[in-house]
Amino acid sequence: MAILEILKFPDPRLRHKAKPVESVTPQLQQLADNMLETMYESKGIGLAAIQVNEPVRLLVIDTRPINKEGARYEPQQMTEREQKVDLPLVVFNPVIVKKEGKTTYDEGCLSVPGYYETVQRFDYVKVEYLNREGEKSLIELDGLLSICIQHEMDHLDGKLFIDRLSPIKSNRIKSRIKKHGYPEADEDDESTTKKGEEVAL
Ligand code: QAP
Ligand code: CO
Repeated sequence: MAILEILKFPDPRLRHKAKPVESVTPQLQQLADNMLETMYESKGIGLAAIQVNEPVRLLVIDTRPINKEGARYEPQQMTEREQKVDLPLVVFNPVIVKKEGKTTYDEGCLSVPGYYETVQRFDYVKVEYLNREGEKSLIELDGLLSICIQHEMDHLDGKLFIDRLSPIKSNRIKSRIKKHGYPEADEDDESTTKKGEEVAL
């Protein structure tokens, strides 16, 4: 297992369209495992392979609540459908085959650290994919799981959540990051940077 480097906006490699996998090889399973380790280490709930510079149609998700300070999602907030899903999800070549309703959520992204904005997504999606064993699978998602898979599937087409904001908001955030970059330290330097600190725009 290994921790991988996560590309950050405006890295042009995040804009590439990821290629479907032909079959799930041991190498791709290894990549999925390393992505999970990287995601857990960064306290993320979803990660696409393109974010670790592997332009293949693969994403991993684990929205399970974490305890301690990071309780972002209480078990009782999970829908009944979500509670039945076996996590983590390792998803190759996902395709949305059914979608219903609309919902919004204050989204963030490991490739745009420190920024959170409200994004509209489908409330429910049915997704066809290959699982970690390469078996054709079909899953129905709602709640945070549905939002998360739609966010991660955007990455596979080179799209980021900040592209889905109003043009004014989107351009303001992009210009700010290009000009000032990201707040420097995180886990190594809690004294100077408050985690999740709001950045004035
Ligand atoms: C995508 O995002 C997502 O800014 C996954 O400082 C987000 O895991 C889907 C993270 C929200 C649905 C709803 C972001 C960690 C993690 C940060 C993430 C940060 C540390 C983002
Ligand atoms: Co993201």
